[in-house]
Amino acid sequence: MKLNDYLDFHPDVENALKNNLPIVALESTIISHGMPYPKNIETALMVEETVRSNNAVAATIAIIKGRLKIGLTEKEIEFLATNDEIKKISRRDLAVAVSQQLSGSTTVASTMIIAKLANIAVFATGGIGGVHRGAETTLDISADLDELSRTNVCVVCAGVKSILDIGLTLEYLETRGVPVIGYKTSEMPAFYSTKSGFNVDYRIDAATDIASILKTKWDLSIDGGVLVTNPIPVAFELESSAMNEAINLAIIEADNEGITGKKITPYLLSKVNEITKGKSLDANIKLIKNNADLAAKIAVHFSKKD
Ligand code: PSU
Ligand code: MN
Repeated sequence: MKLNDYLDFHPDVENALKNNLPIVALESTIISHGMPYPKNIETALMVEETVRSNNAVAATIAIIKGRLKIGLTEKEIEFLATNDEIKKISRRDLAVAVSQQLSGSTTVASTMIIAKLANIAVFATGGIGGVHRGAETTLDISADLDELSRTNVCVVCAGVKSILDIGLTLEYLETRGVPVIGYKTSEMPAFYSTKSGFNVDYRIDAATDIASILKTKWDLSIDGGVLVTNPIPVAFELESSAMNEAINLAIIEADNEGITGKKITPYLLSKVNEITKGKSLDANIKLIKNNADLAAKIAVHFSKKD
């Protein structure tokens, strides 16, 4: 089989690829496992609209009955948003899911893989996975980080959530040679808040400069992604001590319930949302929109560079 035999392109994405128009990839784990219904579907559609309002084409990525979907219909998004059986597919799961004709939502890692196969260079998400707190004994390090080290896609996120060990995540990214860029900030944002106490490698203030960095990195055959961290707009940020308290509580409950592996991130997200009475979810929606906006601007500049 040829590569294209596995991929199903939405007509808008196919047209954009043919005409070198800007495209932004979007992940789907956030739809199936990152947010409750109906906010998940509303957010997925709103994020696509944000990309379009910047004159770029949105390509939400997922696996449906074994097909790699690049760009989803509203019906397909609804399927991912409402079906409890949807699997969370990361790098290790991808070939099995395709071969066994399963349906699944894609994490940052697997969305990057599929975006690369489809020749899409820019991808917006909320937060990436990282080194979990306590990883020195559990070895729980998200496959997202290794993917960033090997797959040529720019990932725009709101930094690393403090359900993770932010310092160790940055160390790991450095070891793997992943540039971490702060958009209009020299401090690594911490998802719900603009500050984490850790610095990023580079502060860059213009989307066009980020597009140039991507171009240069890949021209030089330095394989792997670039992580762009885009702080949540100040008006929507949550107070970090209250957030950390909620996160600590959620981690204790996860421990008590023996939650591990791929269940841990979704579990912590929904617990934190419960504890903050929905505030964390509201912030999540605001920041992902902000990321889609920046990713689309980067994609527009990237598509103009030859
Ligand atoms: N962080 C969020 N929301 C999410 C995720 C992370 O705030 O939905 C999802 C992303 O798809 C990410 C994945 O790639 O969780 C990481 O999971 P793990 O830690 O199991 O690698
Ligand atoms: Mn993990």
